[in-house]
Amino acid sequence: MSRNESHTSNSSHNDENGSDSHDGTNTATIPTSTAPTATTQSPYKLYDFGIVNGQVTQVLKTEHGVMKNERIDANEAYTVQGTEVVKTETKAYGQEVTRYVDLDGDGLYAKFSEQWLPSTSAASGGTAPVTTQPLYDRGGDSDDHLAVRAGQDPALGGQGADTFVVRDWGHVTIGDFHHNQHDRLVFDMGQGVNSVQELAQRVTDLRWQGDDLVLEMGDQASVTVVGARVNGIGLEDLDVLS
Ligand SMILES: [Ca+2]
Ligand SMILES: [Ca+2]
Repeated sequence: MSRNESHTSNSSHNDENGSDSHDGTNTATIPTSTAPTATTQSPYKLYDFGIVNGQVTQVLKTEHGVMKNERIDANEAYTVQGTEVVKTETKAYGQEVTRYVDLDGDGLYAKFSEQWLPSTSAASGGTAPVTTQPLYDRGGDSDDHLAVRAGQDPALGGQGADTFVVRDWGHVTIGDFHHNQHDRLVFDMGQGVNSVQELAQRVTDLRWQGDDLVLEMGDQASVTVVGARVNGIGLEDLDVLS
């Protein structure tokens, strides 16, 4: 299977990570940096790309069993690369590259990574994201960078010192934050929130919900850290970038 993308991230991931071994039905060649994610892809949303002559002509998204047509906007481009579909979305200060993979060849793709590529004229002052390395939807045993987005399954880092990067000003959930594993919680939303103090000004409620910690920022945004009472989390685990 040919593949020509260049992954520039660290190569600390390996194929033995995390999940149970597959019984040979998975023939896709996954770049080493994606291995932890691709074997445990989230079933929350599945995409059916209408591919005609190597071009994506329509995008059908299935969410909780409900399928709907996703409009391809003028600032979005889709390309087919082997078993992957790569979406490039051009924004004010750069491009958001989202990768989807169809591991078992059934025609349904799941998102497994995203990457922010700022343009040379990228704005300073926190109005664009800072983190430029690939962020994955699932982690494995190594130190992973996870994309934390609204409308997705809770982000799971697995073992290792994982960095959970909150990318949405929305309602997000982190499934397995562990202070003792040196996991980190990073706010990088491109919302002009550049310090813990500025974030604190937007926090309208901070409460325990059972063992979960809920940080609420008005009606529009919240971060739920599952099991935080048991697994630990503190201000020292926090970075606020944008
Ligand atoms: Ca991990
Ligand atoms: Ca971890």
